[in-house]
Amino acid sequence: MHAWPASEVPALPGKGRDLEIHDTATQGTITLAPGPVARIYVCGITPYDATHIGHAATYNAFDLVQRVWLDTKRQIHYVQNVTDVDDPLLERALRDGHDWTELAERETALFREDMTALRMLPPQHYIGAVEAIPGIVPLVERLRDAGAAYELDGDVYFSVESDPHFGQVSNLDAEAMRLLSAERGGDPDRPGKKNPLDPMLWMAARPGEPSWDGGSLGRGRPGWHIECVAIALDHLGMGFDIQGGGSDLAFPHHEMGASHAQALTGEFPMAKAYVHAGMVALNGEKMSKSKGNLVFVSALRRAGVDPAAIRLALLSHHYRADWEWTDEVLAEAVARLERWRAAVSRPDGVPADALVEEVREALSRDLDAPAALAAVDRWVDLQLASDEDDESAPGLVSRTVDALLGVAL
Ligand code: 5CA
Ligand code: ZN
Repeated sequence: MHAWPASEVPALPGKGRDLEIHDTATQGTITLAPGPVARIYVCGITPYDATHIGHAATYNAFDLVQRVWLDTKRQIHYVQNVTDVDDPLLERALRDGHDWTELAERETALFREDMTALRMLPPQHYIGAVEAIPGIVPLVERLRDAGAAYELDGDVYFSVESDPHFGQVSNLDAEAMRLLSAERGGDPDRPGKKNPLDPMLWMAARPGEPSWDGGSLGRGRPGWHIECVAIALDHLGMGFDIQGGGSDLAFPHHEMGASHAQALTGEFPMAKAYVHAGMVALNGEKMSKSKGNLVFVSALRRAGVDPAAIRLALLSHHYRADWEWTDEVLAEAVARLERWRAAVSRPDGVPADALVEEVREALSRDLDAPAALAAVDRWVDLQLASDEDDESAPGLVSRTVDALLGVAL
């Protein structure tokens, strides 16, 4: 699949700092020291509805990761998937009487537009589940042949007991896992499974549903977790720097993915850091496509909201916090954007070399965007109140805000 166009990232004087980031698996902060090419996999959307603010907040976190790495003069190998066939997509298409492929294409196209408007840097490889099927089938066959998977009425399940590290990504107890498995696409109550948590790797063709040639597995479609493992291993290999997503992906998705990869390669973990963004809520509940309590990025854009203001609203919360979207959050961001623009539109002003370092510092410390905004706010206050005459200052601030925060002033 094609991704979306990249916005320019201005180069800043000096060099950024290495990223310290919170890792869900080790439950602490680790300093990543990628080689010249940093490798990141971010779980993509299931395209059955438009991009909401929750999605945008999660992708914003991983966009910041890229901006920190680019500032350290590294190249980035970034892979993202699109879950363009899965139960919720098929259910929505059926409910609304749409063709599922058209629904997926339409919502993916809208996602690309939203990401472009928000200046999110695109992945180099943007891969759909459907196009990944030829790579998924041999992995499932290997897992089955190695005894890490078993058949149940034509479906193929992964055996979580085959992985000695199972549980070490999300660090949850068995009861919590069972509850989340039922909530998030698993089927813990299906009779005949070896362990209630075992996730499906390959689902045999169901009447009226799309299916593909699965070689020795028979016709069917892939499970969710193996999709991301196949795409990540194909494009990044084991031991890449970050696997990212919202906190609702820690279990089962990233836990199961690490297990599949362990069973396939004998190595653990698949990613050096498992990074999870907090959940954005609306009216007290997690924004979710299934609940329908959504604020869409595209609807805000259509209503004339500047995408730079949406981005500032996202940045005003720490990526790991759970937070609530309100009209005030947006109003504050709109006001901040106006002030920042007024400050950089002056021909000269308060020297900003220290600001560049403050923003770098804040972001390298577990992506502390609110601290970065506070640093810019302090410069803006001084700038609007003083008559200093450093001619390079406004341009340097614009470039810093653009390069490190993705906000075009
Ligand atoms: N296709 C899978 C990942 S392989 C999927 O989870 N798709 S999704 O469309 O449901 O979510 C896309 C990303 O947005 C995931 O990282 C998810 O954790 C994140 N996300 C979903 N809802 C919210 C929310 N309310 N707040 C923050 N992030 C969210
Ligand atoms: Zn994924």
